[in-house]
Amino acid sequence: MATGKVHRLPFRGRRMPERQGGFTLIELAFVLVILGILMSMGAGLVPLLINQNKLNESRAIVREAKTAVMGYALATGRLPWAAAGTDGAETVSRQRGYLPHETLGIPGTDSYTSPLFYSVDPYLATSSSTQELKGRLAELITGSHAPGLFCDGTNIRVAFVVISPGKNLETDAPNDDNHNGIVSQSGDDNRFAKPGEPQTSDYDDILDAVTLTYLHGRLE
Ligand SMILES: [Ca+2]
Ligand SMILES: [Ca+2]
Repeated sequence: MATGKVHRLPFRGRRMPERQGGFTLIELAFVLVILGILMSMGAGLVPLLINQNKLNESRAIVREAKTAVMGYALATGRLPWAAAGTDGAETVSRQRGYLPHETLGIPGTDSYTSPLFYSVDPYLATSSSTQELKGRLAELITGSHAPGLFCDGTNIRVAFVVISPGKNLETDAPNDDNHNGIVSQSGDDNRFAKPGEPQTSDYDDILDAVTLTYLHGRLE
C-alpha cells in the first residue's frame, strides 16, 4: 500500500504543469476560429466606416458652402448666381448650375471629388443692399412676388440650395430632372429634394438649403 502512494505522487507532479502551461489542439482550433470571425467582422466594417466618413465629410462641405453663401448675402446684399462651369465663376442670370465657389472663395468639390451644385431664387440675386434683399424676401414670403425655388415639391420655399451628388457621383431626381447627372439651367426645374432626405439606392444626394424665412430673420 505504502509503495503505491509513493509511485502516484511523482507521476501527478510531472503531468500537472504540462496541462496548465500549454493548449490542446482543440483549444488552439477554437481560438483560431474566434480570431477568424473577429478578423472577418473587422474587414467588413472597414468599407462601412470609409463610406460613413466620406458621407459625413461631404455633409460638412455642403454645410460650409451654405454658410459661405449666407456670408456673401450679408456682405453684398444679394445672393450669387450659379456658375455655368466647374471653374465656379458666377454667371449672371444663371439660376441653376455649379456652385459659384470661385466667387465665394471656397473649394467647389465634395469628398468624392465631384463638383457641387447650386440653385438660387432669381429675385434674390439682383438686389443691391441687405435692406432691399430683406424686402424682396418679405415679398416672396407673403406671395406678393411669386417664389422661384422650392424643396419637397412646392412645400418648402427656399432662397438657395447647395447639392453634393453623393456616392453615385451623379445628382438624382428630383434635383436632376433630365437624368444627365448634373443640375443645369435647361432640362432641370426649380424644384428640389427636401433637405436631409434619407439616403436610398436611388437617391444619395446631399442637399442643404436656406429657407426664405430663415434668411429674412438673419438680415438686419
Ligand atoms: Ca427638379
Ligand atoms: Ca447622387
